[in-house]
Amino acid sequence: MNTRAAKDPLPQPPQIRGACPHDCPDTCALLTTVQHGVAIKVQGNPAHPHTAGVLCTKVSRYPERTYHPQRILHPLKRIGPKGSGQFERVSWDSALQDIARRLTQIAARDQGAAQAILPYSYAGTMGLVQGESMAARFFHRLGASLLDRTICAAAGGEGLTRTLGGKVGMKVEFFAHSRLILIWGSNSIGSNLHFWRHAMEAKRQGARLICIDPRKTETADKCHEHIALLPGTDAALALAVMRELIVHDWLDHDYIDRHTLGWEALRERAMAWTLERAASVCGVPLTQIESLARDYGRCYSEQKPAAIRLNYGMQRVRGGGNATRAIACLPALIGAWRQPAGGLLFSSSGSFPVDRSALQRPDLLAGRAPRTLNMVSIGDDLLRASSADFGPRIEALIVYNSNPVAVAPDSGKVVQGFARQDLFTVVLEHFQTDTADYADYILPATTQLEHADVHMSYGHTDVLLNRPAIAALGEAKPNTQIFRELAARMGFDDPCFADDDDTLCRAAYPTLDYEQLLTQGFATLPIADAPFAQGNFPTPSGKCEFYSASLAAQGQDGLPDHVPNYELLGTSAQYPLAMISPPARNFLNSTFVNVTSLRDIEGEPLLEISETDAALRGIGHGAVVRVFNARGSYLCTARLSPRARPGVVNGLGVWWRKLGLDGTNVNQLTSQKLTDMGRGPTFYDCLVQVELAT
Ligand SMILES: Nc1nc2c(c(=O)[nH]1)N[C@H]1C(S)=C(S)[C@@H](COP(=O)(O)OP(=O)(O)OC[C@H]3O[C@@H](n4cnc5c(=O)[nH]c(N)nc54)[C@H](O)[C@@H]3O)O[C@H]1N2
Ligand SMILES: Nc1nc2c(c(=O)[nH]1)N[C@H]1C(S)=C(S)[C@@H](COP(=O)(O)OP(=O)(O)OC[C@H]3O[C@@H](n4cnc5c(=O)[nH]c(N)nc54)[C@H](O)[C@@H]3O)O[C@H]1N2
Ligand code: SF4
Ligand SMILES: [Mo]
Repeated sequence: MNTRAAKDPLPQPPQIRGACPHDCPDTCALLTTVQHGVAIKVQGNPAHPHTAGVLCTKVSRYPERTYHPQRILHPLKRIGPKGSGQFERVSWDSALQDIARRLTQIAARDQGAAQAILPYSYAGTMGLVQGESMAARFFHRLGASLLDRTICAAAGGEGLTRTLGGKVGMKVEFFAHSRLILIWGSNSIGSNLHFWRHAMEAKRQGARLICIDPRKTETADKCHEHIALLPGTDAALALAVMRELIVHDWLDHDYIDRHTLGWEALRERAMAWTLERAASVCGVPLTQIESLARDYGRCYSEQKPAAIRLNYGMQRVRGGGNATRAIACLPALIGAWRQPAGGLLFSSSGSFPVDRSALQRPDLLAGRAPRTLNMVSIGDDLLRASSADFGPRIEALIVYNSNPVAVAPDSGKVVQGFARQDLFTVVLEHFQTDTADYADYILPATTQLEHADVHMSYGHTDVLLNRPAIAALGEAKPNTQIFRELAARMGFDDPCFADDDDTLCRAAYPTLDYEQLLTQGFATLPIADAPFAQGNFPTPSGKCEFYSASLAAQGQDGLPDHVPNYELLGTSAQYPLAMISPPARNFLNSTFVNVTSLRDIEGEPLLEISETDAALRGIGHGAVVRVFNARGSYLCTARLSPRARPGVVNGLGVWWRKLGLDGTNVNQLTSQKLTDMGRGPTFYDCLVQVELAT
């Protein structure tokens, strides 16, 4: 043995602690190994219990995405027609100067004119600092239109809040001790991998796992039972389960009496949902609903913890808010909340003490109240003229952390809007996405490896810090810095525009020990193990609100009910199939579609279709098909698969349009109609027809 080496080992390359920035409930802690200033490896931090040293395939490939040859590393100015993707390199100075001039011109026209400027952003990064901090300050100071950021979980979030009082629920780690787990509207293996670890642990300990999903996902494959209900029928299923609990008296009367509101009315509502009625609405065998209720009820009679992992798949339909409410009533009925491993988890994001006002400074509006536009209806809104009702026509659009041309519904209209010659569009991006193709300027943004940030999570209850691991590539700048420099050029001299990223990170959580975050990279919030064992719901009444007076006051149904889809299966001879478009496992929304090694795993844009529906149309496995409805048409490859139930086709993943077969993606077919609550999107409430492409 070489004693010198043992005493004086070669220095290890540094590992920088970070956080995965993606829109994923797992919010993993990262360790990035840096050698000679280059990130050579990104792995899960083993010290962080939720991450447990494991990342998904996508983020394990982070260096490939970061050093991608097509990263945008310099400001670019459009030189070809909109959408053609032709740009030339310009200096930061000239780009920022021109953008500031254009925005100033619009805002100076008259009072309120700045509302013709719309920021459009979502969760490209979930970081609180590179997400909405300096950007929000900038747009507040400007008086630009506000954006309703509804595209993901607005309906369910609203439904949950009206029932439980907030985006709160079980601690994810306790699922490992549950005896029955309903995985409801979620493909956990694909989109919530670190939850799945806990579910697998529970399964090893003898728990029963039931998956409720129209698609036979890889998660459904690994559960004991799969209930393949029709899209948008979850409330009917939940109400029928309630009726069974009632008729068999599998009810925790003590919990109901003390900690719920509106029981008598809910009871009456549920009694209308016989097994026969629900089976017919949901398109599943009656016996399956009966046995689901029995499994759930038995957890009450045997005092075993029953847990529901509710996820967003079931709330992307017209009745998404009501469905969430109906399901969120179930745990109270059997007193599941009494135990740490019982209850429900939809999103944990309401547990985080984030000081959003400090980050986003709404006070910079200084008494102005700009209109709010909904990001879901960007297609229609870009095409609207000025009117008393709408306000000024949208003249300028600043897009960051989002790829609306690919991800927003009804993309025919979105594209038409982005193509408007009189629209001034700036896109802050890593790559030349479908949206960036329509930009007047593309500004190069840094990635998570190059900037600082602080995070919350919607799938666990830890705060994470992200330290920059490498220097910014090329001329890329953090979103914060881009808005700081734009603010300076527009003459916004409020001292808050000088706050650096470290100051912003510290401002996000005034009540947390920042030094602990710096040394450990994460901090666990102090939350009770069974937060609702004694009621104490953060609702107006402090109870689980089966009946919501606040909804009733808005003229809505105070009780949850089944609200049928807008585009109801069986109501259209022209479009006889329901299409859902859940995420692809190796992409994250439209992120990673351009990373070759991941795209190779996904292969090509696919439509899963049942043997029966394919045979009716003479479609063979691997055939190129045209999926269409009145909104548009989309070419992709048919995959005959038991993952699709008859009557329902699955268009997987949000592909980049330009990487698809005919320059479109699934959103060419989806609609801009909004959910019953929360003004959310109805991506999975969509009728189509499928035919062989000729
Ligand atoms: N790998 C990967 N992970 C992701 C994402 C990704 O794109 N790829 N996206 C991230 C984002 S933005 C989000 S919001 C989260 C949450 O992600 P979710 O929206 O929960 O996505 P999934 O886990 O795919 O679960 C959706 C499931 O709901 C099913 N579904 C569709 N319609 C219905 C219905 O009416 N009822 C029921 N019961 N089920 C239905 C779909 O078939 C699908 O399997 O995942 C995140 N994680
Ligand atoms: N048909 C259909 N459509 C859907 C869905 C579906 O299930 N089906 N899912 C919906 C859901 S749940 C969601 S959440 C939305 C997601 O919609 P988006 O939030 O728009 O998500 P992405 O498509 O991932 O686009 C994020 C973009 O942000 C960029 N980005 C990442 N980090 C940074 C940064 O630090 N700075 C800047 N400037 N840019 C950055 C990435 O490069 C990427 O292009 O899509 C929705 N669309
Ligand atoms: S995308 Fe999700 S699972 Fe993958 S590393 Fe990020 S947080 Fe973890
Ligand atoms: Mo999402």
